[in-house]
Amino acid sequence: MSSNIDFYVTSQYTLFGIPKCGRGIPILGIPMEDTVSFRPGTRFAPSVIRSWSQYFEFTPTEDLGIDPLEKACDLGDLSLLQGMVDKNLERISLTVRDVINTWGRVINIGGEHTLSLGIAKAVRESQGSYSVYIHVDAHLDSREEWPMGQVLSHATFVRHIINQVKPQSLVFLGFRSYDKEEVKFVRGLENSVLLSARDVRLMNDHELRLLIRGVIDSYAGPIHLSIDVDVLDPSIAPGVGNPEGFGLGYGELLRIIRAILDYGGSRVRAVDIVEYSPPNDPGLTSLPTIIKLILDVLNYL
Ligand SMILES: [Mn+2]
Repeated sequence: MSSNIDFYVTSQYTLFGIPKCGRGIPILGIPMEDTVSFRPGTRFAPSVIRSWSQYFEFTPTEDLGIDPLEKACDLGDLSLLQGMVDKNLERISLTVRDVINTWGRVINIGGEHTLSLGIAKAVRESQGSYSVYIHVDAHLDSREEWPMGQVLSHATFVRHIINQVKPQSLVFLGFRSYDKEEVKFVRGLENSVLLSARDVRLMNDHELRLLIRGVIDSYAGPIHLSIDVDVLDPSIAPGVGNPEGFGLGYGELLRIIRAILDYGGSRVRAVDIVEYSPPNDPGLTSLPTIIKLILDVLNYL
């Protein structure tokens, strides 16, 4: 292992009881929470998911005849400095770059969504290019400032990915809540594809797969899939910082993920599953769905 990993990554016990890395697709907890504007708590997600995962059946939604957990290993949690955004993003990008260089890919469990900026940089640095950024989220996270006066936050980081990491293409899936200026900005980008939550719901599986395949096949090079669990409807996933009504059902999210991983799986260098917030999850209502999501991503990857 390289030095950043040895130095910064720790854990007490493992997700689903899987082996520590090792071999397999590494799962890394990133409890970053420095720029949250509404309900805090995402920093507790990796540890809550880790401890509760021991008590669930490890069954993915679709039986492909494989054990998804055999593919995975647990890297532990990245240790961060509370409140130090720039330093944490740098630590994330350096460490995840080493992780991708060592294992080829990574699944990151957030933490707040801002961490995906560090992941995007890590993907570019390890691969030498950065092709498709896929943003599955109720929000576009592309504001110029949010809250007003704050240039880097969970609501603006995609603009930083665009300006600093320069993806060849961006895909926004499941959004339904945005500022007029940011939607104009992302629609105006040369290589952006936008499907709102309503669009996703109106498309059948064939149409959705065709569209996703079209984007993925148009670009060679690494894919970064970033999933904010607030893309789901608050009725099934209330445990998020910024809930929005008319979200996707789990089956609709799964159709998206399956299409991306079916067509682009071998090129996916990072999957981020972010914004789960245990303190905002009454009775841990969202947790079984988050755990299923991790299993399903592994199953299709
Ligand atoms: Mn969001």
